[in-house]
Amino acid sequence: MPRHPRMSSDAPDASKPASPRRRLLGGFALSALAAPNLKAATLLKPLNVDPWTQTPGAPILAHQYGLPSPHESNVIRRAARAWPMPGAASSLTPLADLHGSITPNGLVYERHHAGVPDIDPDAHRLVIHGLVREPKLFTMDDLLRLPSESRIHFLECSGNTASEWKGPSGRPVQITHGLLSCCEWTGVRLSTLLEAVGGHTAASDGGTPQWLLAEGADAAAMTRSLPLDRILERALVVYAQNGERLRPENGYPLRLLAPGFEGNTNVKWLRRLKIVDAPLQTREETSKYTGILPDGRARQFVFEMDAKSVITRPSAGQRLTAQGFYPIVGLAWSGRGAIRKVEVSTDSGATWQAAVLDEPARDRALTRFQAGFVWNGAPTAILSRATDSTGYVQPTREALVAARGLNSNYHYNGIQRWRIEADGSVKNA
Ligand SMILES: Nc1nc2c(c(=O)[nH]1)N[C@H]1C(S)=C(S)[C@@H](COP(=O)(O)O)O[C@H]1N2
Ligand SMILES: [Mo]
Repeated sequence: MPRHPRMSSDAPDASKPASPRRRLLGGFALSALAAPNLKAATLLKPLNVDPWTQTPGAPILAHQYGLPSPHESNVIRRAARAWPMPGAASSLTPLADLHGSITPNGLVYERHHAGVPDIDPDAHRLVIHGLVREPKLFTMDDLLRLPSESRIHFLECSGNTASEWKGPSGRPVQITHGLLSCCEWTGVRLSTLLEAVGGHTAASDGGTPQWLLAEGADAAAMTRSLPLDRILERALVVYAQNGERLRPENGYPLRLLAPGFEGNTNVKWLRRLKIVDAPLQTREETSKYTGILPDGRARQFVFEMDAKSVITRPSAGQRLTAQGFYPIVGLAWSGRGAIRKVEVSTDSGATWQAAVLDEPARDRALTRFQAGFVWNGAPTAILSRATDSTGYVQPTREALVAARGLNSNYHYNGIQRWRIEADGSVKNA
């Protein structure tokens, strides 16, 4: 479970002039600096000359991969449940302990349907075939010699937050929202690859083919059909994340990135792209990744992740240690564009204030938000609500359930509420 935050030491630094952004924090910045929980007198004592200042430190970490401080060893991915099939599992990103909007590679959530394959990059091939002029096999070297692009995008499993459909689950944000990450991805545009195979040929009806089949090289042979016109502008075939080659668990050596689309369509260990004129109705788009509506009809091919937000600090499992100012920090994202607005309520939804967004609020990327909160010791609830560039507003759980019913497991994006009790404990209740 996430650690209790050291909330008081996170408070703003009084020695720095308030920036315009800070003044925007609900007008709270100046009052925050005078908050009693800063313990100003303690800060004025002479600094210790600690043992680590008195002697040279450890040598450089040449010839090895650097690791986080051992004091941060609690910041790890966690698994929330057991899965019935060999290799099928997921681990969750520790959102409450992260800062900024990029997920470090070692903390990116994982979802494998049949384990992590151990792929030799020299033996790996990507085939592009189907309705194309010149079907081709690409080696990793071939792909690395094509023009490339780096872009920051979130990835969210469509099963994320499914625990909250039936009401507050009691779980902390890592478990409720941790099937979520955001990386800078580098690779080749799908459109560049299609040019490299001479472009499409006609579909069976004489028109332009509209679908792309993507297949993974893992034992699940994860296979999904994607609507070409909705991804061509931004889809990438990526070989790197956050500056280094993909991690094995995130698709090494190659994965499809369909920004804004449900995690499952971002096929890892990518080995095949086939241009087709109709979806192939694979297992992952018939038996799985569809939602059953109250009238029994299936919502199939729901690709875009709807706008969503969550407060990561303070969040369930943490504790407010004193009355006074707290920054409320969270993340917002949308699979249909950029985040335009996040509103925060600190009085159980009665009134809302505009949060400050970190700039730029990127297209289909996690956007960090902050708002100010002076806790007076009374029980309350804190909530956040995102609006995206299409004007769509994140719904309440009640509105979502009214529209979709309770048979659906996927695409939960309801407003998340964290209760603050009189003793300062924060609960998902
Ligand atoms: N080949 C393959 N691709 C896959 C999967 C898989 O099991 N095999 N899991 C999918 C699911 S359900 C999700 S949510 C994302 C997870 O990506 P990550 O493990 O890099 O976070 O990958 C998708 N791509
Ligand atoms: Mo997923």
